[in-house]
Amino acid sequence: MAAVVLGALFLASCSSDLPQSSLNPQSVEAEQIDRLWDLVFWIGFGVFVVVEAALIYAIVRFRKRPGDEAEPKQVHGNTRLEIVWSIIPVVILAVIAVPTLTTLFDLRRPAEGDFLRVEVIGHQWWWEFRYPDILDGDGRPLTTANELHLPAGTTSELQMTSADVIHSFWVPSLAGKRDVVPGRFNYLKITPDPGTAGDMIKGQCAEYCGLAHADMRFRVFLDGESDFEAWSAEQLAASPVPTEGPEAAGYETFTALCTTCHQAKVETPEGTVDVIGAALGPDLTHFGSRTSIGAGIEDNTTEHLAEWIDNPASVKPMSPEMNDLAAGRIMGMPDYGLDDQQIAELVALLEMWK
Ligand code: HEC
Ligand SMILES: [Cu+2]
Repeated sequence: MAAVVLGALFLASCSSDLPQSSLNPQSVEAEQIDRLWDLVFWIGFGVFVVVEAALIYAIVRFRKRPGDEAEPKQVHGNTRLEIVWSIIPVVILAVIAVPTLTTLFDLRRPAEGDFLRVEVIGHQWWWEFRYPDILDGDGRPLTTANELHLPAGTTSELQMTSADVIHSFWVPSLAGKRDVVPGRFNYLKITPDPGTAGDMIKGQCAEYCGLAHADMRFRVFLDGESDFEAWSAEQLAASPVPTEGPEAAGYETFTALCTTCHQAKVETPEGTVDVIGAALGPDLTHFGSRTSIGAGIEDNTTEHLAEWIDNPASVKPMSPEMNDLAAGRIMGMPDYGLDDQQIAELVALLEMWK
C-alpha cells in the first residue's frame, strides 16, 4: 500500500511541463475557468474531509468491542438530521451556481473593443485558419493551416465552423473546449497573457471525427506585437515561382499534381501574383515557415517532409481511396508513386517557400 502511494506521488512529478493542461492557464479566459475549478475543488475537498472524518469517527467509536453481545439500539429516520443534510448541499450548490453562471456568460459574450478576428475551419483531419481583417492588395485574407498565430496580450475572436463533420477546437491552456459544427458558427475568445509572447502551446481536435481524429492537432504561437506584424506581412506575401534548379523542377510537379488540392499564392519573375490550385487541402504558400507537418503530428524536417510526400498514409492514417474530388470530399492525400528525385525537388520547393 505504502509503495503504491509513494509510487503515485513520485509519478505525479513527471507532469511538470503540463502539456495540454487546463490547470496551467495562459490566458484571461483560461484563468477564469481555472478559478472556477479551484473554487469547486476546494469546496469538494472540504466536503470530502468532513464526510470522511464523520465516517471514520463512526467506524472507530461504534465498532463492536470484545464482550459486546447485545444488539445496538436500532434507529430509523431522523427528521432534523435529514433536513440539515439536504439544506447544506442545496446551499453549497447555490454558492457554486453563481460564479459558474457568471463565468459561462462572460466567456460567451462577444469580444468587445479592439480585437482580432480569425476564422477557423475544421477539416478531416486538419485545421484551416483565415484572418479576414488581414488582407493583401487584392483583398485576399491571410490563409494558413495547422499553426495559429495570435498576438499576446490582445483578444482574438475565433469564428469556427467545419467543412465536413463535427470537430472540437481545444487548446486547454488558452480556452475551454468548443464544438466546430458544419453549417453553423461557434465563437471562442482568447486573450493570451502578455507574458506568453514567444511561447508555443499545443491543442487538438477533441470530438471524435473519424480515422485520424487523434492526429488532428495544431500549434498556437503567441507573438509579441511586432513579431505578429512581421509574421502576418510574411504570410500575406506571395512565394516566388522558381526559374532554375531542383525548385523549378519541383514547381512543375507541383502544378501538375499538387494543385488539385493545394493552394499557393505565387509571384512570377515578371511580378504577376496569382493564386494557383484548389483549397481542398492546407494552403502551402508558406509551408516552409511552419514547424509541423500533417496537422502537428511531426516536426517539419527535410526527412519528415520527404516521407510525407512519398507516402502520406504511412505517416498519418488517411483514406485517400475514398476521395471524391467532384464532391470536394477529401479523406486524405494520395501516394503518387513519385521517385526520389521528384520528391527531393518538391521538398526543395516547399522548403524555399518560407
Ligand atoms: C487529393 C488531394 C491532395 C493532393 C492532390 C495533394 N495533397 Fe497534400 N494534402 C492533402 C490533404 C487533405 C492534406 C492534409 C492531411 C492531414 O493533415 O490530414 C495534405 C497535406 C499536405 C502537406 C502537409 C501540410 C501541413 O500543413 O501539415 C504537405 C506538405 C503536402 N500535402 C504536400 C503535397 C504535395 C507536394 C503534393 C503533390 C505531390 C500534394 N500534397 C498533393 C491533399 C492532397
Ligand atoms: Cu476533428
